[in-house]
Amino acid sequence: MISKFTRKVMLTMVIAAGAIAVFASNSWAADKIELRMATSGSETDQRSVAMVEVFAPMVADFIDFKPSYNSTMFAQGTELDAISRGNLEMSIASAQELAQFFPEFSIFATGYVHQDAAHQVAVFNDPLMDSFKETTENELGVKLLSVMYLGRRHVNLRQSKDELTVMTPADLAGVNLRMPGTDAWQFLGSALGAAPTPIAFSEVYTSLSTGAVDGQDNPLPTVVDAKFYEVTKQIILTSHLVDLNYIAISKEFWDNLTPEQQATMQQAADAAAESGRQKQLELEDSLVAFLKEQGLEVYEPDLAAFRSHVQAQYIGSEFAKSWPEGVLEAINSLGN
Ligand code: KDO
Repeated sequence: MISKFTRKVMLTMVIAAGAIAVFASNSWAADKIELRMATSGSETDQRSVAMVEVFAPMVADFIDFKPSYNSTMFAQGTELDAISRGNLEMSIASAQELAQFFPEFSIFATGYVHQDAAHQVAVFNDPLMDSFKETTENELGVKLLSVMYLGRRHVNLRQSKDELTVMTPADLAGVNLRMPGTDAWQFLGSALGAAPTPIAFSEVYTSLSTGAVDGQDNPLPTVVDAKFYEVTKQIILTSHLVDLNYIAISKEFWDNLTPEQQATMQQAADAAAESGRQKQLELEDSLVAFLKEQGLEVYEPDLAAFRSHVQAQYIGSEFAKSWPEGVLEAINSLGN
């Protein structure tokens, strides 16, 4: 028989064990490191999906992942500055945004340089990227973890094909084309033959629906995710930029992780980038049919004319002058 005293002791022990367990789990949650990620992409954008469904679970033991979408936390293009100032830990950054700080990054934002998704990965992992990565770490406090595939950018217009058929850059003369708001983007818009207007991504749908602009450029998955097809009538498959983003993280945040945590996070970033890349590629393949069903004209222009015109605009440009010697050749040698 268990005495009253023994029962009391046992009960006390059980309560104490429970309290310790609750305390331990609470302090474990509190021990997790908060990682805020800001992106101009939506929650349903495949890059965001990959971060939530692939990255976050892989680092869940030590990271409390807090994503924010649609530029709600920081305006498009201000995220890197926020990381640099210690106000944000992570963003999905573009080469064009990095070119605001380091003009040489414009090489990765130049029309018809990257050939496809695999080429982007080969370039990112090649030693040619080392000096670019070192510069962002040392001078901006931003580490580039992995490269994400956004997709082939195409020109998407409000006018129907009957009103305006675009086969060469000359056909875009006077077309008021929304491009994101940095110099590298605006230059690309001009290089395409259009008249570029800087507008933040969050304003593009309204600008198209009101006719404030004639069109915009983005990959097909973005045209569908942001519902631009509702307010436009044609897509010219210019493929003028095989666009990328970097998973960018605060260098200080990274340096405070243990080597094991860093290794896990690197694997998580690479796995998320790979997952997002495969989904974007699948969507790019399947969405032409969907867009045609929505009544849009989707057609290929004279690609050779676009390629040679765009490349000619960069030769001798201020951007090209900032490219380290031999890097364009090295990038080209990694392609097909
Ligand atoms: C855009 O503003 O058109 C752009 O496609 C630029 C990209 O760098 C990327 O940031 C993207 O917007 C947003 O994340 C929305 O998809």
